[in-house]
Amino acid sequence: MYQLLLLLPLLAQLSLAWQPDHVLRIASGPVAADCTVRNSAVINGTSPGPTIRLKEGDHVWIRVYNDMEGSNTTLHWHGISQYLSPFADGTPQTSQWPIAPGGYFDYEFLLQPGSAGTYMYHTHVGVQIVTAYGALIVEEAKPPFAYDADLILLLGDFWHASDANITKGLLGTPFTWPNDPQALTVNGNAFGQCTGAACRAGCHTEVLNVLPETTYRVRMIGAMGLSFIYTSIDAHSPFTVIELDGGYIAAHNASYLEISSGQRVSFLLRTKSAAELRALNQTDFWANIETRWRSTRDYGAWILRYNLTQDDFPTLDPYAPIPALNKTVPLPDEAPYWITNDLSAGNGSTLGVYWVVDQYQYTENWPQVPYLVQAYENKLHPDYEGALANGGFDNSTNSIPIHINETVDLVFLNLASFVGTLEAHPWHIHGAHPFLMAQGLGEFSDDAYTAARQNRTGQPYRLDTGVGACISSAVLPLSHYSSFSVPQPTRRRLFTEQHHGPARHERRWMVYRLSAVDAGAFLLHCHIQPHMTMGMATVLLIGMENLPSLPKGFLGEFMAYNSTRTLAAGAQPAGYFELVEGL
Ligand SMILES: *[C@@H]1O[C@H](CO)[C@@H](O)[C@H](O)[C@H]1NC(C)=O
Ligand SMILES: *[C@@H]1O[C@H](CO)[C@@H](O)[C@H](O)[C@H]1NC(C)=O
Ligand SMILES: *[C@@H]1O[C@H](CO)[C@@H](O)[C@H](O)[C@H]1NC(C)=O
Ligand SMILES: *[C@@H]1O[C@H](CO)[C@@H](O)[C@H](O)[C@H]1NC(C)=O
Ligand SMILES: *[C@@H]1O[C@H](CO)[C@@H](O)[C@H](O)[C@H]1NC(C)=O
Ligand SMILES: *[C@@H]1O[C@H](CO)[C@@H](O)[C@H](O)[C@H]1NC(C)=O
Ligand SMILES: *[C@@H]1O[C@H](CO)[C@@H](O)[C@H](O)[C@H]1NC(C)=O
Ligand SMILES: *[C@@H]1O[C@H](CO)[C@@H](O)[C@H](O)[C@H]1NC(C)=O
Ligand SMILES: *[C@@H]1O[C@H](CO)[C@@H](O)[C@H](O)[C@H]1NC(C)=O
Ligand SMILES: *[C@@H]1O[C@H](CO)[C@@H](O)[C@H](O)[C@H]1NC(C)=O
Ligand SMILES: *[C@@H]1O[C@H](CO)[C@@H](O)[C@H](O)[C@H]1NC(C)=O
Ligand SMILES: CC(=O)N[C@H]1CO[C@H](CO)[C@@H](O)[C@@H]1O
Repeated sequence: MYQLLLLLPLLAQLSLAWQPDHVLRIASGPVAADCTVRNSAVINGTSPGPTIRLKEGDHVWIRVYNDMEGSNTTLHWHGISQYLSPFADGTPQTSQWPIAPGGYFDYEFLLQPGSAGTYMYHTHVGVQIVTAYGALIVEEAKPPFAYDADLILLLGDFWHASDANITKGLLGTPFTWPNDPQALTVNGNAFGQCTGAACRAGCHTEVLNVLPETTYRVRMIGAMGLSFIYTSIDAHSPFTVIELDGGYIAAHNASYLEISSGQRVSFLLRTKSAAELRALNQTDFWANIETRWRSTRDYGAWILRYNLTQDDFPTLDPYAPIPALNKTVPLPDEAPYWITNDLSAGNGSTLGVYWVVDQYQYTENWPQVPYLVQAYENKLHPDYEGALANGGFDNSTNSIPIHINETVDLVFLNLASFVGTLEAHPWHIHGAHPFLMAQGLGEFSDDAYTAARQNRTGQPYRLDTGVGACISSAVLPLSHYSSFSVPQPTRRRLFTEQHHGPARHERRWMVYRLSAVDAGAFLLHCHIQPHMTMGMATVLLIGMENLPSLPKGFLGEFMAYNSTRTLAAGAQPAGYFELVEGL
């Protein structure tokens, strides 16, 4: 009895200490972003899910439950390097078994010094990302730029068709392209009109409230499944861009903003004074959103609203149709580069060049046992030599193996497809961020590379999603995808029908320089979700012989589908803390 009394508080304390920092629950639910109801994947009941704010240096534990009935899921911490924690990257069959219906998975990772910035989390199964995403903000003690507060602009695409319907169309014969989204959302909101049972009232254009004479850091996050967005705010240009993809850059002014799926851009917004607003007789301002690099343009908006009460200021109605903004808040036509050639940060490194080719049509259902699980079981042995002789791609594992501590140049070639169209493909790399070395129009060659390097005004900076460059770069040769070059005849023909457009014959290229210091199995893929479903992805196997050890007690959960970790009563959660060693 005496012993039990003594033990109870101790056990209670231990179980208190062993708590996730955050819990997220993924479920199916109705989402009516533009008033049309879609049954969708939601996180903690909403789309977007809750914003998660973490701190540089944190050792984070996030438990994710799959409350959906018929679908697997995972959460990917988009842009986080997963240094020492490749098992927490959240890619099914690459870094982990998917989370089974009714199951959960514990994501533990470190936020290294220097990682402060804007990220997102999203599911990485099928096209669940259409609604299952949220903002992930890593804060630091002292940001290098002064601002009073931050604002989050999560941009998304909303389709009325269900995830299952979209996926079925993309993988089916005949092939069915989902077409452009029905709405462009801002923080999950869009004005829309509909009638009938699949309709819900209350949808509206997003309104962001600001105070006069305040400096905001606007964290714009590209959570779109497809769209490439150009955007601006009436009467507030220029925008001082300070961050791309979780990395600070030297402040640079831009007359408008660009963002594609997977990218993050922070800019400083200095709001007007009360006197300026009075002179303008205006406290509400339209922000215009338009898509680019597709054959049709889609339109969206949000409203910047000053908290300045004065009765006769005209107000904008977020519950009314958005007027045509292309005259009042004009945006330029498609053009490569945006401001990306003028930005500066960081230092490059010099080593060999790999040509990245990929003759393999990626699918999230292969390999049968996830790469990283095989590697931890010591059953994955990439053929480094064979891969080198094959342009970087290892046919035995369908991956690009890279030794730990190697620095490689990844050369992306964007060739017009066989139907003559050149599309925009924002390539996102999981794990550590590479340097964007150079990008160019036309053929790639050493001379073109040298000329493009000399053309840049600053040091290469790091990215995890090809910025602005999209059309001008960031694309593996389409002809190297089996889905396009060795396709099923039906799919090939239907692809032609879906992607007809103005014929272009230009080629574009981009070079990423990657120092392979973070071991793990990491995806490299086009962040346009339908393209990824169609196979536009490849796996980088970095340092399979040099993986960090798994946290203690994690083995059971990690090694099998739908197993869960159980901590023996009173046991020390050693693994959780072991990861920190060596930092
Ligand atoms: C998500 O919801 C769960 C309960 O359903 C709650 O415990 C948790 O705190 C929520 N997470 C966040 C980040 O709000
Ligand atoms: C869920 O994932 C498991 C393991 O990869 C797989 O066997 C199963 O078919 C998947 N279930 C669904 C509904 O996709
Ligand atoms: C996964 O495990 C949980 C907890 O043991 C169980 O309730 C659920 O039915 C399992 N799901 C599947 C698909 O096996
Ligand atoms: C998707 O749903 C629409 C109707 O909402 C239907 O016309 C179409 O055939 C469906 N596509 C697939 C691939 O199931
Ligand atoms: C502006 O006013 C609204 C409505 O009164 C309030 O909800 C919001 O918090 C205010 N915003 C700021 C930035 O003060
Ligand atoms: C950006 O523009 C503002 C206003 O025109 C100016 O004050 C600021 O110095 C510019 N910043 C840079 C980095 O050019
Ligand atoms: C401001 O605009 C409102 C609505 O358009 C108008 O009624 C009012 O007279 C204007 N005030 C000034 C000072 O121009
Ligand atoms: C301007 O935008 C509207 C939608 O807001 C669109 O219907 C129209 O075609 C656009 N005009 C031009 C010239 O792009
Ligand atoms: C790898 O596979 C591709 C496509 O099947 C083939 O063209 C190539 O010759 C193979 N390379 C090696 C080294 O086996
Ligand atoms: C990789 O480089 C780091 C730092 O230079 C070094 O500490 C580490 O031992 C190297 N790893 C291997 C496997 O060579
Ligand atoms: C250099 O930059 C300019 C402006 O961005 C661009 O028009 C030109 O094509 C670039 N030249 C090379 C060789 O990259
Ligand atoms: C080693 C090296 O190249 N260092 C350079 C890094 O970049 C800064 C400017 O961004 C240079 O001043 C350093 O010389």
